[in-house]
Amino acid sequence: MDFDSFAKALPESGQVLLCTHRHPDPDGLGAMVGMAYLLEQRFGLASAMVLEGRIRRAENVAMRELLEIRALPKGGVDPAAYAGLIVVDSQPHFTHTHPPGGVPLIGFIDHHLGSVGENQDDQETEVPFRWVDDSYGATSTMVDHLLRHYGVEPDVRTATALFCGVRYDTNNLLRGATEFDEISFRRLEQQADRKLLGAIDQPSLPREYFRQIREALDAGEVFGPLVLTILGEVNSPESVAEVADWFLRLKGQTWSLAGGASEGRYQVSLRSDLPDADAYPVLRFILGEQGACGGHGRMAGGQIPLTEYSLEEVQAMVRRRALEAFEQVDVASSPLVSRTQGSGKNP
Ligand SMILES: [Mn+2]
Repeated sequence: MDFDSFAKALPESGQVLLCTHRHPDPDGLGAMVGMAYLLEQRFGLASAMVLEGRIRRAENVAMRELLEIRALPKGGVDPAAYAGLIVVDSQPHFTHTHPPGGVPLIGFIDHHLGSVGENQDDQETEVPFRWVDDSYGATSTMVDHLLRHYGVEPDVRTATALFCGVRYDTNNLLRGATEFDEISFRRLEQQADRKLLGAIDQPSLPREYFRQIREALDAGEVFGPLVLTILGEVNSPESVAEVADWFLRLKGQTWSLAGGASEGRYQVSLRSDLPDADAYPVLRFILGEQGACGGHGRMAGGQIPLTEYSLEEVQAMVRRRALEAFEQVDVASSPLVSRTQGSGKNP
């Protein structure tokens, strides 16, 4: 990567707008905080963040509150006030990313490769700085790499935010991590605030969270190598990812797919714990033409809009294609947790 082209892409003065994908996760938030710090420290550029979609996963809410990550509401952006826009942890043409209009695009930094469902026209447009590289497990690692390239030492807040991003997207270097992530993880870990990290790791949880757990336990089914959890309405798209991650830990199964409806879309997350698994093409098949998705290595996520099809239709579609993908079409399902099995004490 020619890092110097980053400096060339920046405006000489004015404010930069930062944005990431809808429902920002710790990697998106960390990359934004790191980018804001780099712009300010090295280039004397102020920046503002705009966030789209609520952050509801308790850990992410805690990260945002404790690190005082302040953002403009989506509708509150005056394009005239900004000299340019940088997108992190996503790409402007991805369907889950809607940068505010009217601000010239400076560039984007992302570790996800392309997704079907993206707008091909936008892709052709000239973008001054375009850095997409899946040899990074997290965009926060890429931003940390830029910080190091420009000789900027992150302060405690920035290091903590970036560290949250690297550890979240790589599951503490266990998932899709490369040597770049390893270097950033070690470096940022030294500089991050441990007390804040602890508080972000173990936030208090609303009662709703436990209700969702019960629903997921009731909905989970096992088909050969797959744990399939087709949910109805869920608290947030992130709870779908959380269920997929959690059920992947089931002994004996190597794939976990969870789906749930949130904000007019059916969200689907696919995970595998097979070392060489490639989740993206599998999810691509499962979502079909109706959906958009992205992913890297053992994880993929996507959604189908609940416009053309009803929730029930989409649930049935995802289920049918998942069983097809895992060659379990005529196989009887077994519930993840049988209500009568186990305790031996039920009447
Ligand atoms: Mn990421």
